[in-house]
Amino acid sequence: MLDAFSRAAVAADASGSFIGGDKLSALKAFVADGNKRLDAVKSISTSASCIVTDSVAGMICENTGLTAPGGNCYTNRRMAACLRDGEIVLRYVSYALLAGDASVLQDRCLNGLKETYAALGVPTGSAARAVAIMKACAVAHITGTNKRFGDTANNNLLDQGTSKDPAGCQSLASEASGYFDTVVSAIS
Ligand SMILES: CCC1=C(C)/C(=C/C2=NC(=C\c3[nH]c(/C=C4\NC(=O)[C@H](C)[C@H]4CC)c(C)c3CCC(=O)O)/C(CCC(=O)O)=C2C)NC1=O
Repeated sequence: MLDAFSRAAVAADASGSFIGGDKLSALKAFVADGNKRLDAVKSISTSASCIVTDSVAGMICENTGLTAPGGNCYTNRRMAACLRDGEIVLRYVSYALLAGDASVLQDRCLNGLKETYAALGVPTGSAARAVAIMKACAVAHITGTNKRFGDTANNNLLDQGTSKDPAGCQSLASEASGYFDTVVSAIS
C-alpha cells in the first residue's frame, strides 16, 4: 500500500534519482491542500450510509428484477451483502482519497473482486451502476452541490466555509471520480 509520498520515493528509487522538480512540486501541492483533502474525505464519510443506500436503491429502482426471485439482491441476506459491498467500496475510495493514491483500493478491495462476482453471479453491470451513482453523490458532497439532491445536512465543504476555493474542491472531486472509475473498470 502506497501513498503520494511513498509512491514518489519508490518511483525515484527505481531510477536511482533524487526527488525534485515536478515530483517535488506535486508533493508540495499535496501538503498545501492537505486540509481540503481531509475535508473532502470527511464530506464522504459523514454521509456514507446515505450515499450507499441511495445508490443501491437507485440501482434497484432502475432494475427491479434484482429484488425479485432469481435476482442477485433477492433475499435479505443478498440485499445485505450488496449494501455491505457498497459500503466497502466507498470506504476504500475514501482511503485512496486520503492517501492520494489508488493502491490501497486496488490491493485490498478490487484485487480478485471481478472473479468473486463472476463466481457468485453478481451482475457487474448493476454493480457498476451503483458505483456510478455513488460517484455522483460523492462529487456532490465534495463540491458542495449536494443540496440538489435534497440534502440539508449542510456538511459540504463550501457551506461550512472550510474551503473558499471551488477550484480546489473540483480537483479533489475529479480525483475521487477517478477512484470510482477505477472500481468500475476493475469489475467490468
Ligand atoms: C475487503 C474487500 C471485500 C469485498 C469487496 C468483498 C466482496 C464480496 N461480496 C460478496 C458477495 C455478494 N455481493 C453482492 C452484491 C451485489 N449484488 C447485486 O445484485 C448488486 C449488483 C451488488 C451490490 C451493489 C451480493 C448479493 C453478494 C452475495 C451473493 C451470494 O452469496 O449469493 C462476497 C462473497 C462472500 C460474502 O457473501 O460475504 C465477497 C467476498 N468482500 C470483502 O471482504
